[in-house]
Amino acid sequence: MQTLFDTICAVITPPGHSAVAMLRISGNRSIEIVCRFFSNHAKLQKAASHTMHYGTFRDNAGTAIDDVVCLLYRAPHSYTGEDSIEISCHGNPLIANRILGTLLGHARMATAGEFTRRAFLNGKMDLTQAEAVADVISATTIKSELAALMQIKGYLATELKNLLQRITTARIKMELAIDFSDQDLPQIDLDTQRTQIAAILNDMELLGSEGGKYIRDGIRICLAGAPNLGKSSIFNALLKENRAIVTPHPGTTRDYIEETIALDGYPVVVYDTAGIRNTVDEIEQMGITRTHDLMQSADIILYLLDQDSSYEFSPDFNEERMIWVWNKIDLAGFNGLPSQEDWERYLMSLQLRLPHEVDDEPIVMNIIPCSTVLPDGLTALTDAILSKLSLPRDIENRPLITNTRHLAALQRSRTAIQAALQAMDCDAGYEFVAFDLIEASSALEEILGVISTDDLLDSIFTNFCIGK
Ligand SMILES: Nc1nc2c(ncn2[C@@H]2O[C@H](COP(=O)(O)OP(=O)(O)O)[C@@H](O)[C@H]2O)c(=O)[nH]1
Ligand SMILES: [Mg+2]
Repeated sequence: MQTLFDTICAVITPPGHSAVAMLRISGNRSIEIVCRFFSNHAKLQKAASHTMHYGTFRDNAGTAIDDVVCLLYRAPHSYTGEDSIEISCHGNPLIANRILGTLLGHARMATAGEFTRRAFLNGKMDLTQAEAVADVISATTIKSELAALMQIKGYLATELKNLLQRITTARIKMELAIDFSDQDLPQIDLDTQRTQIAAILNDMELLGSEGGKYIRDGIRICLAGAPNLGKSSIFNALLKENRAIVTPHPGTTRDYIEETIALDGYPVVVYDTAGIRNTVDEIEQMGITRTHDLMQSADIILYLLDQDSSYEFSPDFNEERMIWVWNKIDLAGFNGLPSQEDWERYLMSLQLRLPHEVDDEPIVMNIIPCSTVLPDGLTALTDAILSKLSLPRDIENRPLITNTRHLAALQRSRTAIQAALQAMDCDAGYEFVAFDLIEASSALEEILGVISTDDLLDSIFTNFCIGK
């Protein structure tokens, strides 16, 4: 019979041949079950938690399957909070599956994420930590792995609990003011109260900042500009391989191509596009239309310029997402990235006519120097990308929300706090403010899993792998 806490088991290493494979069994019968098949059972039975035991694992008929090491954890000092054993055998799927088959005579196969779900239900971790376990396994860049690890360590939970505490304090003050409003007690200091609630909102905004979104979804960067300025070369340089075709002939790139890279640890999807120019070539024109579409949806557009570029500008360039890039600075005689001063002097000397130019005054806009042939030629460009998005270089000490579910709940909480502030501003009764603050709290509690439903847990843990 399947119950919430019956004994479960699974192979927890990937299928295939390897040095070692591992199985995990968890639940209050796990020690007894393993002892049935393990040669060293007398010792294992009585052993202390966190001890290792070497012996032979046999099947039901008593035939040896493999020599194994059992790592014993006694409740509550295990991943799941229950008695559990990790069995290491030789890394052959045949062996691991025979051991699993033997265990399955007495235990049940774990469902996806069930070990972690138990850890959550047994109070070993809150929901943010449990979800981060899946993130840390699936992370593809250093930053996403680090963000998930911070979350496992409880940084996000601590921050959320702190916010909850502050919201509760604010709410209690409001409720006291309601209860004693007919008595001759000092009125609450509404100004201080408002300042404190506004500060909560501000901290929530920091927590939900873009950095988290980019860690989760990746930064979409589109290379654009006239043909032959070096878009494909920059694309290849970012990828560190010759992916896109580079030639001295304008119009080489006709369709866009995309690749995923890590930029300073952030996941980035880079698009190399067809150069924008007037053309009668039907295929090239289709490519240019796609370039415009990508420019609309990208988080960052690296737009390449040269002396002749001014007529290329379209009025809908979004300044916030635009990085102007001047490539091939080696051809201008620079043999390394120029100092800011030298660079500005050079740009001024070109007398560029740029889109922001007003009253025919030459202006120096923020154009990033770049070269795909100089050794440090892309440094200014990558710096510009990170600062454009205000991405923190060091995320270790700053919890960021990377999970969509968390972000949605945080947003609800923010909306409720905004409503509370509005209620205060228009002198609505204290009870309205208190009500909004309760809303704000319960949205945050949902993130932590203080309130959780089976459906929610199902939807979270089915995305895990079996064995985690
Ligand atoms: N000297 C120099 N040549 C470059 C640089 N970047 C690209 N090129 C050359 O410029 C030409 C066009 O480059 P490509 O990447 O195909 O430009 P795209 O049309 O914008 O994609 C090629 O011959 C490249 O080798 C650079 O930084 N310095
Ligand atoms: Mg190209």
